[in-house]
Amino acid sequence: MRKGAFHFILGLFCCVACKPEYSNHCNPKENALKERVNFKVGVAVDHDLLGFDLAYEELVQSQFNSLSPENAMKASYIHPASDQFDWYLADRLVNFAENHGMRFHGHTLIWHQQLPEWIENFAGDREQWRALLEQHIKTIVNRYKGRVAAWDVVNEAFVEDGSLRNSIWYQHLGASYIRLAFEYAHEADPDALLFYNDYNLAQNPLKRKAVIRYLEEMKLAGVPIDGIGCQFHINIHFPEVSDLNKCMEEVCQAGFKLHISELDIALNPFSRSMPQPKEADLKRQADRYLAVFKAFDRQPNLLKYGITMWGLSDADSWIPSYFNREDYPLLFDGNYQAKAAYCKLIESL
Ligand code: 9MR
Repeated sequence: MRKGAFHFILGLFCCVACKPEYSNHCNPKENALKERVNFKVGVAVDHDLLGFDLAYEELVQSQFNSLSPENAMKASYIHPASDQFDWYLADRLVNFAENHGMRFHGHTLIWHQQLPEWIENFAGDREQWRALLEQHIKTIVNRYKGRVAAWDVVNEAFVEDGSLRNSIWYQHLGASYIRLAFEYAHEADPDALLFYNDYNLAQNPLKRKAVIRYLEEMKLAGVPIDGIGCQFHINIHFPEVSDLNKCMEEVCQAGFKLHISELDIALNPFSRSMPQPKEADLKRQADRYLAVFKAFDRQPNLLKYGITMWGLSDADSWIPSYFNREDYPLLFDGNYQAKAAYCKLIESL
């Protein structure tokens, strides 16, 4: 056999047989996650990095086509005093998305956390709380009307036993704050898609069923709600892929658009220290990322709003500081290099 032909056959054989099952050598500069799927892939961005770190920006805009603000639109940032809105951070992120042809997902209008002190201490009666809710939502949604495609209108209103959280909003307005929030957002921008967003919906069927039932009833009563954000802060051990599937299917069967809105897959949920991620864990993480993307892709096209990563690199994930442990939950390492999970998605989708 001629040498050239031999090398050709050897090359072919290697493509099929010698291709490592897990690599982390795929270069993000030569690949784009957003091009591997027929739905939007998003990332929650840190306003301290976007605008300041060129490598971060480059990776955000080359890999993703949807953008969520990790913190910039939360009440403590955007509405620091009753008569004052601070648009600086949010404007920067919305402009970035627009300049790069990315969809913008607004997060989040009504939540019980990251509230400014003036709301925490607000001493109004029921009518004044209603007016506060209305002003907060309408002012923000109106400013970004036509530019923000969708909003997480209400975030984390349920607790684990399936009942409504006794949040500051609930205490002052009762359950009606949820309906009012969706109505006010819709009045301010009738074209924006409106989402309810929550965690543990795959892990906890009791909570999931309560949330879906509640939102279905609201929808039947005419409340403008388009979709459900399932956060998917999961880890390499838990929950089972079958529970992730079930969650996606039940949301879609109820006719809601599905957003995997805050995806990350932790490696080290049970201990503090993990100076280096273990090879086997990184592989497991890669498999689970692929399983989530594939299960999402199987849902009805019209209901696939997208998958959003909750952070870009392991260095900017919320998990290590929030839980005070070392962890590596995202697709890129702290040097913005591809991890096995990113390569698995690029190679298998
Ligand atoms: O990632 C966010 C982190 O930077 C904030 O400190 C934290 C405050 O609670 O909120 C994080 O984002 C949360 C999101 O807005 C709602 N779902 C849970 C997320 C992780 O806590």
